[in-house]
Parts: sequence; structure tokens; C-alpha cells
Amino acid sequence: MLKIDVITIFPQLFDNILEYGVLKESKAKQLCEFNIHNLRDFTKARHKKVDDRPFGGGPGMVMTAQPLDDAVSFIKDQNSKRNIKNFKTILLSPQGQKLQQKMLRYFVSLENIILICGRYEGVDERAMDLFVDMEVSIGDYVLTGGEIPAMVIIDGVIRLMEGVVGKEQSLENESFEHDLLDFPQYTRPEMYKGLVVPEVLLSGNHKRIQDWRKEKSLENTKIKRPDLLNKKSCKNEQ
Ligand code: 4FV
Repeated sequence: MLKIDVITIFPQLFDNILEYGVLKESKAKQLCEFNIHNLRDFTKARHKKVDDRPFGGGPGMVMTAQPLDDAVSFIKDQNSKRNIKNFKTILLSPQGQKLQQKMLRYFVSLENIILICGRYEGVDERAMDLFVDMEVSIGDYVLTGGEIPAMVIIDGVIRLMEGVVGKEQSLENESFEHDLLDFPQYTRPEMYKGLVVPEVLLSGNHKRIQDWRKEKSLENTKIKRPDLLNKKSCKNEQ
């Protein structure tokens, strides 16, 4: 079971994330443990302050190291009491490694992930030196906070957990699993506004269907994400 800890100044933002769909099932089946920590509970500064003005001047505020440090230490203490050793502390930030499916597969292999949600202009750099194991970015754009990026990881990780998504098989052949995009999907009715479902999918011939889907995945990837094919070919050369 993966334990997910989140450190944020807006804990209520996570109230509903496990109340819908597949994530709700994971909670019902107790397949993951979810702890939301309010950063302000760990500050030693007056008025529950967790930020300060940047040294060297400039706009905005910076998150101070002490509250983050104490929040992470609190979670690590809990881990040691529960003999949880295999964990990583992850800061969500635009400076991070770009999130990919294989990173989500790595996270689900751990016992615990600690997600730090940045706000303001970012966090004091000494946080990286002292307690951040990985910086992760969900994309090259700037958001108001790390909470939504943390939810992206939570959603992507929980659906990879054993027993969350129905037939394991559906995880096996999805986009990015083999650096390929998915094949086109169709469902009833067979004819919609004059557009028909490809005959092969109605043939019942599983070999022909599988070949068609492989071909369509490749075609889709060539058109929409040729960069993935270069990655794939580099991997094969290795
Ligand atoms: C972000 C991203 C992101 C930057 C300033 C929060 C914001 C504020 N996090 N991927 N893109 N974070 O924009 O992860 O502190």
C-alpha cells in the first residue's frame, strides 16, 4: 500500500480528490493512505507565517525553509515509527524533471511519497539541499501553486495501484506504456451521423483487430507525437 503525504497551505483543496471515480474506489478498498498536512501548523514564525521577502530584492515572496523542514521531519518520524523506509520527498516546481508515465510507475513502487506544494515565487533553495529528493514539473508553464500538480501525480499514481483499475490488461496497452499513443476507440451506435465504425472492429477476428490497433497506434504516434518514436528508436538501439 502506498502512503501519500501532501504538504500545503491549502489542505482543503484536497478534500474531494478521493471522493470520485477510480480514486474513490482506491479509498474504499483502502489501497492507499492519504495524509494532508497544513504547512502553517509547522511554522515557528508569528502569525503562522510561512513566507518572507526574497534576499536580493525582487517581486513576490519566498517560502521559508523552517516550516517545510519541520513538516517533512514530522512525516519522516512517522515513517520510522512504522518502519517505512522506501520513500521520496518531491517538490512540485517548474524547475523539476518533466513528469512522465515511467516516473509514475516508479512512485507507485515506493512505500511513501511526500509531495511539497510550492506557492508564491517558490521555496528557499536550502530546502533542496536539506530535504528535497526530487523536483518534478508537470509542464513548462507557471501555475499559482503546486497543489494541482500534486493532484496530477496522485491521480496518475493511484490508478496504477494493483486492484484500482479493473482488468490489469487495460493498463498494459495504454498510451505511453510502450512510448506509443493509444489506438482509436469506438462504441455504439455502429453508425453515427453517417460515420461508421471501422468494419474490422465488428469482425470478431481478434488477430485482425489487434493488428489494426497496432497499426493505428503507430499511425497516431507518427502524426501526433513523432518525438515519441525517436525516443522509442533510441531505446531499441540501447
Ligand atoms: C509547477 C509546474 C508550477 C510556480 C510558482 C507554484 C508554481 C508557484 N509545479 N509543475 N509547472 N508551480 O507552476 O509543478 O510557487
